[in-house]
Amino acid sequence: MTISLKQIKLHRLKMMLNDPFTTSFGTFQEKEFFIIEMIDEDGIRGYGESVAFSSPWYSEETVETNFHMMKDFLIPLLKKKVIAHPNEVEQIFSPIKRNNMAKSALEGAVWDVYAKQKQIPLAEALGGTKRQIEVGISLGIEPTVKDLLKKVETYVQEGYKRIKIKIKPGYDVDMLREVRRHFPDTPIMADANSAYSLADLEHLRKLDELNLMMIEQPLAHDDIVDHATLQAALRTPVCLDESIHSLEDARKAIELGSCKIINIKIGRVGGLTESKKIHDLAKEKGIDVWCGGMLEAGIGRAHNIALTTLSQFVLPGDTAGSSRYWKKDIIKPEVEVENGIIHVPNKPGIGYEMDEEALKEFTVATETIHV
Ligand code: OSB
Ligand code: MG
Repeated sequence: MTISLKQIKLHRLKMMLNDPFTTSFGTFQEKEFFIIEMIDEDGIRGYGESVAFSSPWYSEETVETNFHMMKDFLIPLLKKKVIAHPNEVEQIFSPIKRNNMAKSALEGAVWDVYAKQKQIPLAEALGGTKRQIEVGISLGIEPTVKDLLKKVETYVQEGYKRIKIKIKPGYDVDMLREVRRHFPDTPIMADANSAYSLADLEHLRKLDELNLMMIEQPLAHDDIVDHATLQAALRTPVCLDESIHSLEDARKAIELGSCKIINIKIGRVGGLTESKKIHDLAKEKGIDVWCGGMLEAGIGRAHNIALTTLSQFVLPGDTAGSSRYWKKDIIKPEVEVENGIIHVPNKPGIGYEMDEEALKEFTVATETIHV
C-alpha cells in the first residue's frame, strides 16, 4: 500500500477561546489557525492542524508564515510523490530549514491518511499501546491569586491529574506558595515561557521548597547551556519546551544535563515521526516525557492523544477536554476528559470525525491545491 495524494485543502479558521489565556508574553482570546485536509486517490481524508499562533511570541512561526511555507515550498515537494510510509515525509521536507509547525501540520494529515488506509487507529500506527491516557490542565496567569485558586479548585474537582500554572517575575514564588498551602497534595508544576535568566537563580531556588513536579522553560527560548547550570543548582526538575526542536536538540540537552523532563509538542519538533524519535531517545536515557499543548482545536488534540499512547509519556500532558477551550469544537465526538482520563478512540486514523458544519462555521478562507 502506498499513499497517492490528489488534493490538499488549507482551511483557515478563526475561533474564540472560552476564556482569555495569559502567559508571560501576553493574553489572547482569539485563535486563527489552519486545518489541513488531504484527500488521496481513493477518497480517504486525512487531517492535520497547524499550531502556529498569529504572532511570533512562542516561536518565530506564525499563521501567515505557515501558509507561505505550506503553499509555496512544502506542498510542491509532495507533488507527484508516492509515499510508502509517513516516516518518509520528514525526509521529503528536509530541503526546507525549520518551519516545523508548517511541516508538522502536513505530516500529521499524511499519518491520518496512512492509518485510515490500514484501517487502524493512529495510536496503533505510531506504536502506542495505552487505551487511556492521563491528562492535566494548563492555567494561564490570573488577575489575582484568589482567581487562580478558584480555577485550581475547579479543575482539581474535575479530576485533572496535574495542574500547570504559568508564572512570570512578580507572580511566582509567593503565588505558588499560596497555591501549595491550599492544595498540599496536588501535583503542581510551573511554566515560565522563558521569563527568567540565570541572574534569577537564587530566586528560582526558592521553588525547591514547594514540591513542584517541575519547572518548564524557565530560561531563554533558545538556550540549553544556562538551563544546565540551573538544573545543577535546583532540586526541582527542569523541563524543556521552547528549546527543543529536534531529536538532535533533545540529545544535546540530555547530554548537557539541561533538563530531567522533556515536553514534546508535535508542531514544535516538526511532526509525529520526530516526536517518536525524541520519545524513543528519552526512553533509552530514562528521561520522562509528556505531551504539551498549543490551545489546539479538535484535530490537533486528536493527534496529541494518539502520540501520548506511547509508553514513555509517563507524565500527564496538557491535553484537556474540548470544552475547556471551546464552546463548540470542530470534531465529533468532542474530546471528553473524565476524572483526568481520556479514552483513546479505536476507530481508524485520528478516531474523531470532522464536524463539517462547525468547520464551515469557523472557516474564513480555503485554499485548494491539486497535487
Ligand atoms: O508553553 O506550554 C506552553 C499555550 C500556548 C503556547 C504555549 C504553551 C501553552 C500552554 C497551554 O501552556 C497548553 C494547552 O492547554 O493547550
Ligand atoms: Mg510551555
